[in-house]
Amino acid sequence: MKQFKFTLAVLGLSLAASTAGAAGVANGDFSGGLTGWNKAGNVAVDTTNQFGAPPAGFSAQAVLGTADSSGFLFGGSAVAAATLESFGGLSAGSLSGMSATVGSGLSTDFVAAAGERLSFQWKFMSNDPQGSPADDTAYVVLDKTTFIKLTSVNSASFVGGSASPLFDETAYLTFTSAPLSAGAHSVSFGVYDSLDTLGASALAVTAVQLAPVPEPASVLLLLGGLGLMGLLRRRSKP
Ligand SMILES: [Ca+2]
Repeated sequence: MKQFKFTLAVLGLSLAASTAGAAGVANGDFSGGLTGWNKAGNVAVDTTNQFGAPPAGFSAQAVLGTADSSGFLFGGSAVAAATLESFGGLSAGSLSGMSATVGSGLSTDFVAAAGERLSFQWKFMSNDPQGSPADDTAYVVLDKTTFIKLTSVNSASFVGGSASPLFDETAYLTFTSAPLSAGAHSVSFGVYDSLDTLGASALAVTAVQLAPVPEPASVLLLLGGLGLMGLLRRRSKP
């Protein structure tokens, strides 16, 4: 009976964790356009696969571009590196010090339960060829302090060609953060032109969400283990 109660308690805990995770990131799939998000520069939501299809299960993607006036980047004009730095909460000169000239950003605030991880799906697209000194870069900033480079022209693994109007792309990849502390957090995406403002680049993002803790697989393993323990205990009785 004690065993049964303990299993129920574990189930209750995992359900509570899932419920907390459901609060997550509001409009992280951009089905509501840019509602709940702040933007700087050239950012828009693509719902017509103009930049290729979003990952399976999603129907929209936010696209951040570096171009000022290219017809295929439809969200306005990119902003100066200094504007992008303050938008992302980065110190002055941190992006321009990496040769950033102009770019665009997209951010939101969210609340996490202890141990939850932030995940999102992203792809980088560029007209700058690999080997170019202009190393256009896509990045994410967590909590206005932690700068994480997603990729750049010279470190990207381009799949060859692109389903977008740009020449090359990485196809969609998944980012997962380290476990977060309980409470308020922020995430800020960015893409910038390097050295010059030629050769547009873009970052597509969707599926921004919190992974619940404990993960379903480990809960199943735990429940399976508890069940086995109960079985062994029953069998060991005379
Ligand atoms: Ca460029």
